[in-house]
Amino acid sequence: MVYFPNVEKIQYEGVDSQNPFAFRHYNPEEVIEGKTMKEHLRFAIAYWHTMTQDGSDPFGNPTNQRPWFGETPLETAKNRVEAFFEILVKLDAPYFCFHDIDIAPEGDTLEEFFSNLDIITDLIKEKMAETGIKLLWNTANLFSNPRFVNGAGSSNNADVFAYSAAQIKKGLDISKKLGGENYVFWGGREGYESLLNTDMALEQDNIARLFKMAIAYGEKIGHKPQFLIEPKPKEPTKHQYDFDAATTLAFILKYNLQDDFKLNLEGNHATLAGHTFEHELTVARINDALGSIDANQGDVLLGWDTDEFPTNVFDTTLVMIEILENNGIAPGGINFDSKVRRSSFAPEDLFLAHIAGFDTYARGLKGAAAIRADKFLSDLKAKRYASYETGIGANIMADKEDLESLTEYSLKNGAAITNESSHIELVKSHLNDYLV
Ligand SMILES: [Mn+2]
Repeated sequence: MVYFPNVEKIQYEGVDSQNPFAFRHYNPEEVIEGKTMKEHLRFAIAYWHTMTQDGSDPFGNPTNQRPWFGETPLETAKNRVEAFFEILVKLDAPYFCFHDIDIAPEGDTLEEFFSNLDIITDLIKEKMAETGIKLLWNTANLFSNPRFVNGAGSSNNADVFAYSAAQIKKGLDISKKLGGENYVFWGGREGYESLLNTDMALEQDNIARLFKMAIAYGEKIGHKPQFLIEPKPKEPTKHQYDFDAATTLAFILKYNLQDDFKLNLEGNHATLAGHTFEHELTVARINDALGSIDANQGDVLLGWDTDEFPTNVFDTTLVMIEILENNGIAPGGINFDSKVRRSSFAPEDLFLAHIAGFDTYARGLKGAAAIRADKFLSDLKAKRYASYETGIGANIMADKEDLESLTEYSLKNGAAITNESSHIELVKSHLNDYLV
């Protein structure tokens, strides 16, 4: 069955195209810095926002018009696989991502859930073989069901910890079955409501225990995806243990997980933490922990997680600079953890929204490459830190100085130290010249 008969395969038509169902900037085969755009960007489509999100909000019922509902939940799940791969093929997306509960009904028992997952992943595996589309990552949803009210790995209830372990084991079995390149942990409920009844040390130790069990099981079954933790500061849990990139890195290092774990960073989660997206990427990159990204943006006027499709070229340009500085993001990718607005309820909006996101990242890539070709920011930084290139600065960088020798130097050098203006407004104005 064809679910989108009015949508052809989306083609690159260039900036002058008037066709809304065409890429104007994302040209998969265009070579930039020695790699094609497709290789740089490694786009992935998210099952949850694309296939299961219904347009409801806390004040309103579903609005989304979707053509794939069947007589039973399992029939709907099977239809969704067909429709999803039609979307992936028509968008020429090389990757996809999902939570376990996105793809298959949970049923009444864990056995039934596992059986449903087997049926659906058989179908997905066939579709992958037929199309060549790959699994960027999957994950276990350990936050939606009421049993996770007090967390998963951090739950006070050992039965919940055990249930979480069972879902993760199944997630890794599926990852092996489908050749997943990464495996994500998003700790939606891994935090606390009140310190009055919380043993924070026990909860964090237990989250690390669960991660170590995942590493051990991956080794046992001979499947080693890149493990990723996705930081988020709040929502749904008020205090999340994986607040931001820096906090999560401290956790990774404390529990000695750095050989197996990196970060999956999301734009809207960065802004919820009071950071820019590029700040989070920089923190990860300089610590060799930039794993993958969830591409979206928040609304500057709202304080919650709106998961909007990325359309801000300024942001994507700065993000792509970080990805290029990192020598790419593989085996990670750029996953559109983005949902259409409630008012964009037509089925074809799923295409228009992804086209907007693909084009915005393609513009970011082109701008970032131009900035690097001109050495615009690297020259600026080299000049700004030039005092460490020679003389006393070079000695400091070579670890040849100590407090005594620097005191001796400063007594001779005197207190009248000259600093230079940053001219940062001029820098920002010149940056605008590179926004494609
Ligand atoms: Mn989000």
